[in-house]
Amino acid sequence: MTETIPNARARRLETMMLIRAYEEQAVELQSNGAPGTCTSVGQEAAAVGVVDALEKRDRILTNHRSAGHLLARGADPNRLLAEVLGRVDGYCGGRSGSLHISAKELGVVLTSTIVGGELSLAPGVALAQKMGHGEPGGITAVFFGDGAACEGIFHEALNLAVQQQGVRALEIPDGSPLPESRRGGPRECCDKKRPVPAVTARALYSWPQW
Ligand SMILES: Cc1ncc(C[n+]2csc(CCOP(=O)(O)OP(=O)(O)O)c2C)c(N)n1
Repeated sequence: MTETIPNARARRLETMMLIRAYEEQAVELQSNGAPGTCTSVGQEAAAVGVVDALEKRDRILTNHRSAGHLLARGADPNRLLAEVLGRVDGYCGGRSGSLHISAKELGVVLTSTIVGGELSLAPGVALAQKMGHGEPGGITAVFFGDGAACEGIFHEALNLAVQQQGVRALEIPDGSPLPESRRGGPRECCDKKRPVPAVTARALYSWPQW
């Protein structure tokens, strides 16, 4: 059955609110001594908007602010929090904490704590899909902050993706080619070091619009 537009909007809003509530709880736990986590507060719409457009066969690679992407993909918040707290009932048996989570059953290949690390692996995942791994027609979506666009691997990944016509990244609302934009974080120092907006890279690699 096709979902009505009001229902789809309500569902997306609900997911955004779930993400916010989850992150706020994680922060509260952290202030009481629980292991730290990088939150995605303020980025809920980007997570839900992109993930909602994906299909089950698609793959996701994400960065240190991965909770929103995982929850938008249907992760169980209790299991996710269990992972952050290092418990065995977490997605990776408590071994990854918040910074390295992968959840095969959700198609979330990895969380990279190395800024741009997710970019280095995304073209490989897309190439594997193209070579017949997983369901046919699947795409790879990679989330990264715009600070990652200061890393050399950003250019290598974009070039490789365009060359192999494999990685399809989805446009997100701030109008940049791919990256999530976050104000007030460590990446602002990166902005000052970059002579052109990340969006300019689209032209460099003839990145397609869709
Ligand atoms: C290669 C590398 N350099 C530096 C860091 C330290 N670091 C962690 S988060 C971060 C900011 C990254 O900015 P951005 O990708 O825009 O993400 P944001 O945290 O702003 O969402 C930095 C520099 C790191 N983890 N990896």
